[in-house]
Order: sequence, then C-alpha cells, then structure tokens
Amino acid sequence: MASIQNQIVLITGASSGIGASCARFFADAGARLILAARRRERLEALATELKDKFGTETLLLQLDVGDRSAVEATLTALPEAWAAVDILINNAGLSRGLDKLHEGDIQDWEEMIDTNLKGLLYVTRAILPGMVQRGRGQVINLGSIAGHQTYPGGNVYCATKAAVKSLTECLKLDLLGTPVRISSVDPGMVETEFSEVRFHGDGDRAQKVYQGLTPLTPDDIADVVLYCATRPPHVNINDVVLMPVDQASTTMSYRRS
Ligand code: NDP
Ligand code: 8X3
Repeated sequence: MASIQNQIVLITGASSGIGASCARFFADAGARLILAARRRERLEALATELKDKFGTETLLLQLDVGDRSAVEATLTALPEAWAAVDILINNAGLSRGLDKLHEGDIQDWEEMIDTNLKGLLYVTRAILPGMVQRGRGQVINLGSIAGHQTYPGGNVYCATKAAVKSLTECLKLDLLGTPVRISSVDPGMVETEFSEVRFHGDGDRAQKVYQGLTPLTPDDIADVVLYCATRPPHVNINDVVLMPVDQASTTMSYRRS
C-alpha cells in the first residue's frame, strides 16, 4: 500500500455522505484535506472532528461546483501551501426527481447537469493542469451504476453518470504519457442524504428506497476510494463497480419486508 501521508486531497461534496466519509478515511491515512461544499457549517464541524481525532490540517471552501466563475476564481487562487493538489475526489453530485422525461422538471435537470457534469468538468479543468505539470496526481470520480444501467425515471441522472463514465475513460486516453492516474468508483445503493435530496426533502419516500434491504454505507465507498489512491504508482484502477449483496441491478433488489 502506497502512503498518502501529507498529500493534499481535494474532496468536493465533503459536507455529507460519501464525501464526508472519504474525508474521515483520508484523514486517518494522514492526508491534508481541502473540503469543498456549499454548506460551510457542515464543513466546519467535520474539520473540527478531524482535527481532534487525527490532527488533520484542513482548508475549507464554500463552493458551488456548478458556478463556473466561482470554481475558477477559488481553485486558481488556492493558498500556496495548498495549491499542489495530489488527489482530486470529484464527489459532489445529486439526483433530483424520478419523473418520466416528458413530465420532468427542467429546473431539476439543470441542477443535475450543472453539478454532476459541468461541476465535475470545471473543477477538473482547474486542478488537472497542475498535476500534469508537476508530473504527479490522481483524479477519482464518483460515478454510479446509473452510468452503466438505466432505470425508469432515471433519465437525466443516468445520463449525467453515463457522461462521467465516458469522461473518465476519455481522461485515461488524454493522460496517457503522463504519470497522472484516473479512476472511477461506481456504487449502487448507498444510504446517505442522496434520496432525501432526490425527493426534495420527503424523508418518508427517501427511507422507502432502503426499506427491507441492507444498503452500502458511505464508509464502504470511502474504503474503495482510498484503495484506488493507495495502489503503487504504476497501477491505475480504472473503474470499480460495487453494489449491496441485496441489489442485483438498478431495477432488481431483494427486500425482506
Ligand atoms: P449526499 O446528498 O449525502 O452528498 C452529496 C454531497 O454533494 C453533499 O456534500 C453536497 O454538499 C454536495 N453537493 C451537491 N451539490 C453541490 C454543488 N452544486 N456544489 C458543491 N457541492 C455540492 O449524497 P452522496 O454522498 O450519496 O453522493 C455523493 C456522490 O455519490 C454523488 O456524486 C452521487 O451521485 C454519487 N452516488 C451516490 C449513490 C447513492 O446511492 N447514495 C450511488 C452512486 C453514486 P452541499 O449540499 O453542502 O453543497
Ligand atoms: C445512485 C444509485 O441507482 O439510485 O447513483 O441511481 S441509483
């Protein structure tokens, strides 16, 4: 296992779920963390926890990844001590709604495309040139099984995750000849705030998504992300697809009740 001690790791969407778990796993492994999300108070609470538990140094960025000028301004003006990002975890993302396309809310579509696709592109465009220039670095994208398989009502969310899959594959081609690594981690059902966000705060509907089965936890995903980041420098993990034992595809799950 390669060490990531003192490496600078930028995690988008660190205020909740998979991103927050990644922060805990990478902090435990000795990394220095740049934590980005829109909810600053969540980031502050996490930074305090990590400082107390692991002595982790953090830089907090209140940032909407879909705001192109904010991303450019913030990430091109990182303090000198934080500018040489070693690992970028493109995790910020969301789903909105589960409507048929012809009944869909266009605002929901905009939000998913702006965050999952354009946001990932803006952040990567700002951070990746430095990695190529320095001759070291890794980008780890949070894709989804929704990028591999569709499901009813998944339309725009699935399309954004299929786009992430395609971008990860293209980056592998673009980065050939450099030592910079590119990975995608593509989970099935993970219990986070994801479904609550999808259903615009309807907690009862969100809970039903995980009813009667054992979903993945955010820690299960952070464990895999850390695995990708700690392979020897000549090893590139291209894509990891993982799902709960109780899930066989985007449309088939086994529920006990
Ligand atoms: P959560 O809702 O728990 O976390 C999402 C994170 O993304 C939050 O920290 C949120 O922070 C951040 N985020 C959302 N929009 C923006 C934005 N515009 N700018 C910056 N940050 C943003 O969900 P998960 O942890 O489950 O989701 C993380 C990733 O994993 C997503 O890309 C999702 O698509 C993917 N995924 C999730 C699965 C699941 O079943 N849960 C399965 C497969 C993939 P804030 O609101 O503070 O900005
Ligand atoms: C989240 C998993 O199946 O709800 O990406 O799309 S799914």
